[in-house]
Amino acid sequence: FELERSLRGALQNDELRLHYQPLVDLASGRCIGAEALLRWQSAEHGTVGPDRFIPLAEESGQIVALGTWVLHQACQQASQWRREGVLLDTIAVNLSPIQFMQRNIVQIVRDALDISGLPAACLELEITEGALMQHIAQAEETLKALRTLGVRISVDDFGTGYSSLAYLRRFALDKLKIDKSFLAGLPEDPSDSQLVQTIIALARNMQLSVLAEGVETGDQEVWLRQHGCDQCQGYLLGRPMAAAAFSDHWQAQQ
Ligand code: G
Ligand code: G
Ligand code: MN
Ligand code: NA
Repeated sequence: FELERSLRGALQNDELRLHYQPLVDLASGRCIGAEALLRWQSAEHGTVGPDRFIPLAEESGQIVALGTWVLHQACQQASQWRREGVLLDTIAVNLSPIQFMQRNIVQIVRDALDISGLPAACLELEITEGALMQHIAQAEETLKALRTLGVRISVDDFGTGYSSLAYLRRFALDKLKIDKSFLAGLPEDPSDSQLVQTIIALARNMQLSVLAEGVETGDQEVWLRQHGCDQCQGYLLGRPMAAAAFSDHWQAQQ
């Protein structure tokens, strides 16, 4: 309760920040963008991880305001970077299932693009399988409207939910993000590597691009490139970092 009360003040007190984790194209090895990840530096509680406060924000309804702030902030930052010559192709933003099901989510996304001036094609929204499969008709409609706006959609933590392949195919999607739990045993573990190959094949089959999360070793990166994965993300390629550190990281690799 204490934490929930503090969270209410976090926005006004300017205690929230976005960190940015590199997204890397496997073929070229180049950083092509970033996933925005929310951080809370609480005056009262110190650093609180999103694992703790996102569920709290979802229960209390604060996720709507937080999520809108994240969208605006990420679009502003990406747009500013692009004006400064940090030309990322992709800024990825996580949408909570509750946000995704908001009636006016399309308008909220459109506003964030309009106000920031970020091209829609640069914005990628990450939605979990669970959120997509919960209210299928509404999800389908929202995805279509977002597609019309020109933003891209990725399925986050793919493989941990229970997607119906029939619906996955019907939805307007662009990318599968393979959950990091499947990367842990790569490349040695035969069952993990079979599974990752299966997801890569599934993505190909549905004409989706595919990204592996949680890449921590060079062997994993090599294996993923050899097996036709498009992109990767993980501590090997870069930890989530503050905005200034991300733009330094970008400049250093150019
Ligand atoms: O960055 P980290 O690994 O600590 O994130 C933990 C979890 O919090 C992840 O599941 C991530 O998707 C989620 N998360 C981080 N930032 C956001 C955000 O801005 N919105 C939502 N809905 N979830 C987020
Ligand atoms: O659920 P989602 O994929 O949005 O969350 C991404 C989370 O994964 C973030 O909390 C981020 O800090 C974490 N993460 C990113 N790269 C790695 C990695 O290489 N290993 C591990 N264990 N976690 C990672
Ligand atoms: Mn994510
Ligand atoms: Na994920």
